[in-house]
Amino acid sequence: MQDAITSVINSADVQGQYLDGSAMEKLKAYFQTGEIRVRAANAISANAAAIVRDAVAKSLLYTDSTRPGGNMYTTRRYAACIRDMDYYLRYATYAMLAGDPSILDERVLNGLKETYSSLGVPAGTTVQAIQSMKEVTAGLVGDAAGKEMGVYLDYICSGLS
Ligand SMILES: CCC1=C(C)/C(=C/C2=NC(=C\c3[nH]c(/C=C4\NC(=O)[C@H](C)[C@H]4CC)c(C)c3CCC(=O)O)/C(CCC(=O)O)=C2C)NC1=O
Repeated sequence: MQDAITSVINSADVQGQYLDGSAMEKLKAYFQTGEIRVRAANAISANAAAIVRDAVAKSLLYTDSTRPGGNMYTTRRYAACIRDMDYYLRYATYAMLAGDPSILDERVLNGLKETYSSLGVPAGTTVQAIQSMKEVTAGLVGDAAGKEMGVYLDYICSGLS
């Protein structure tokens, strides 16, 4: 896993150079938003279950997904879906704190598309649910942090598409 700091240092090190102007700007932006990130992570962790519940209510409840024949039908599959949403929220929060998406590649997206397709879990519907979660999260943490969370939730969506 990388973060915003190791990411700029690693690329400077590869060239055997000190950080250049643009690397310094990246670090500055990261430090300046540090408090926003920590505050958002706190709010999200205190409200994670409610965020997932609201996102599922907005995007999946009473749709074909939850009816007989849908991929969320039966409590076991419904619970697996909720659990997946919880994973997406938690890992996006880690990535937002780190200011870097590498943890998503390593822990979440690696093999996920293949798993979903072999189990018949609809990736497109999952992307819609993650988009709802993006809105619900932004409503809770405000615009600046919501936008930052959006970067990583969108990253998961691109990995599923
Ligand atoms: C931390 C990283 C991580 C991720 C991301 C993860 C995802 C993941 N979701 C799974 C299943 C599943 N995922 C879903 C999800 C959904 N179905 C829908 O219709 C909705 C659109 C959607 C919820 C948004 C469902 C229903 C299953 C069970 C499918 C089945 O067994 O038939 C499975 C198969 C194994 C299992 O059932 O536990 C994995 C590995 N596991 C991990 O360890």
